[in-house]
Amino acid sequence: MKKLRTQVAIIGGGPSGLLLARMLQQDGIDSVIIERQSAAHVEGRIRAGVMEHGSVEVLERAGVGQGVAEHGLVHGGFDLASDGRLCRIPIEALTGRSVTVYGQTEVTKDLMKAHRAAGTAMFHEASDVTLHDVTTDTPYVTFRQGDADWHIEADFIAGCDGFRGPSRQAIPAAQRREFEKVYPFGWLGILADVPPCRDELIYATSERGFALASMRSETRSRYYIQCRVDEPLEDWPDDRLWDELKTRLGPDVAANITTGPALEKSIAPLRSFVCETMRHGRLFLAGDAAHIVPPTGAKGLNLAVGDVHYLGAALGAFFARNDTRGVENYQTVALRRIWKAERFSWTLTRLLHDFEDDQAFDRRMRTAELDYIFSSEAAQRSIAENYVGLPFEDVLAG
Ligand code: FAS
Ligand code: PHB
Repeated sequence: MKKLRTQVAIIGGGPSGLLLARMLQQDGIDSVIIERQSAAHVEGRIRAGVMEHGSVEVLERAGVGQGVAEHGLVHGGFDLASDGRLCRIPIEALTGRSVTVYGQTEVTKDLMKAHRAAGTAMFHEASDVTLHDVTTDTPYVTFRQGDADWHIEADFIAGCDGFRGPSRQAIPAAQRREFEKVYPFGWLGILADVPPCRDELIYATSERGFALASMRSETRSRYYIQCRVDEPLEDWPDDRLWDELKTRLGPDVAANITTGPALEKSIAPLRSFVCETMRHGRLFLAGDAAHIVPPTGAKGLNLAVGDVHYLGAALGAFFARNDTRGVENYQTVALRRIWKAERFSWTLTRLLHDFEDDQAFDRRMRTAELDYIFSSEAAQRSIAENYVGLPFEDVLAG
């Protein structure tokens, strides 16, 4: 058994784990990341696409903002579309803040590049990752890597291992407060090297269901349609998917859609989930390990960045001056932001997707809600301030 001692053992080397390690390193705090997959697998994932204003600032402060600054597309608005009728939500005019379109894949690569440059400890292809003694002052993590068995002692463990990782499960079920809503549909996504159909995103609803026109750059597009979650991917050859996108986005937008072969095509299930127990002794959960949102509001990655912004500050204060306010406040402060993002994501998902069990009245309510948003600056301002990201609180306050 090989042994190592660190201040923070981070389980999961996705955006949450990588960003936390960066922030800790900036404060001179030692950490070790333990990741199940290979580095190539982690860097090859295709996930989120929109960074909130506050998330970009967190990346900049963490010293990994160069990529998003050079290659990110700053957007001052996005379109809502209802049966081909478009309404631009001018988020920058309404809030003074914008969002930046910059893929999570690139964020992860930027973070990995910073890690390699800093030479911080990171184990990839770790198996049998197990958390121990998390309610004591000497928690530890064991795992296998290749032929070696490892034992990592730490002052704290950060569970950044996503929805299906071991960290949340290390909290006894009787002590986990969990809330979940599973949606009766998924998103079928396609990535293609074709120019976007518009210079901003379009969230569209139609009688055939939801569609989203997004992008990664001026030459690479990302589109999604609502689909049955159990639908075989082979039922969606590229041509059928492009045709369905054109139908759902309407003729004016369809005229500007450039089709091309899929670089990646996949179906993601949609759920809303919160584990309110984000701290258990010396274990702290961050990112998808603690919560999941339907991607309709572009909040998943941004919530993860928000958690890490709080947790990094809390651990920094603890190690620098034994200030425990942050670690005591973390769960309460993080959950206030998480639940507001859950509400926004659920609201947009409810508004823009066709629910099979909807009655005629429900459909009229959705049409009336969209008509109201299309005609009300107040309604648009509410959407805008949630989309650009609500302001952070001070986790060390009080
Ligand atoms: P992640 O899941 O990204 O990372 C967790 C890491 O822990 C992974 O690298 C995993 O390999 C590792 N891990 C798991 N089990 C482990 C173990 N036993 N031991 C060690 N390591 C382990 N968000 C948006 O905003 N917009 C989107 O369009 C969007 N699309 C998505 C599509 C899909 C298919 C998924 C799954 C998520 C999507 N998300 C989207 C949300 C996504 O971007 C997450 O919010 C983001 O990846 C959260 O980052 P992490 O918390 O680091 O979790
Ligand atoms: C994406 O580009 O992948 C994307 C953008 C906005 C969303 C969801 C996904 O709300």
